Amino acid sequence: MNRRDFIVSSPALVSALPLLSARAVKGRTAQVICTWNNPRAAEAAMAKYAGDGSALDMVEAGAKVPESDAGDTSVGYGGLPDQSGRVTLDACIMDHEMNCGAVCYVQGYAHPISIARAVMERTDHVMLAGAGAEAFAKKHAFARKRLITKNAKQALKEWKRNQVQGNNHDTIGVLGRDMNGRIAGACSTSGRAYKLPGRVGDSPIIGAGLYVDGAVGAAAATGMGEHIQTVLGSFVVVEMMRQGKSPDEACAMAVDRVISAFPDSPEQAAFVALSRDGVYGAHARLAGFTVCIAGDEGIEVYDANYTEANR
Ligand code: SD4
Repeated sequence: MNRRDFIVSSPALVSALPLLSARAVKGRTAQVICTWNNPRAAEAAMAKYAGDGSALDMVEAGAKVPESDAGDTSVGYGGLPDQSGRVTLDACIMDHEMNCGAVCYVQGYAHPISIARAVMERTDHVMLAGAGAEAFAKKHAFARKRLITKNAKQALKEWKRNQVQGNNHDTIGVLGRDMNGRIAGACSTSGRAYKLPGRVGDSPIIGAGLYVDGAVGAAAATGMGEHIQTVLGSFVVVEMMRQGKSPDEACAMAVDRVISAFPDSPEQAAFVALSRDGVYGAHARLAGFTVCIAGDEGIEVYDANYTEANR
């Protein structure tokens, strides 16, 4: 990954991707951090920030961007299907007061993150799954969408021929901090490509794909869901921040948990974090994890630090 993507709202165009940790350890702050090369998601979140939207509005708006993007093969429309050819979506959202909502195994809806928010705001449940989540979405008039694209169908055909799957991820995890200093997070994915039908990963699980504690900070995860959910990775990041670790250190410690549990795996696992004061951090198991940061200096994409050389 050597494309130096950048949104030109900062005068200081960079020609090389700086290592995120080099800046984060100096206590850099931002309003938004999101996983991967998602400047348009960060931009959408920042538009809500500038409009005095809540942190929830910011992170929901951010997650909706890749949910609509056919080019993002791990989220929403254009997401790669399971082995039976179905695109099934997982998402969750959480605010600074421990309110949270989630949906998993949802088919045929454009914006699972908004359905998750409705579960949070309009029910006393945390998670709805499958047909129940779809019935809830229908009742609340959420937009339906045929999620599978030509490219995704073609990719499944090729996978069926040679069963080769890359270590490619682009699940969106977005953390935001609003004008009032409140933080929130959102996570949305179509999950692992060519998964077994019925599989649900870490992304919609509170504590695994996402965790927020308004008194401490927020964290989100991407990568191999089975690994992240086994160690409850995002919860680990927030608990480490609670114990005084910087967001960067806390993410690295969650990566260490993954490595201890799955020492021989070649799979990626990566975290982003935002403290309640707006200090950001990130860390990955493997090279190649990029994060997008939006703050006073504009929107920039950085390489995150990592623990293991790619294998
Ligand atoms: C999952 N964590 O369902 C997700 C996959 C992912 O970018 O992050 N893809 O396991």
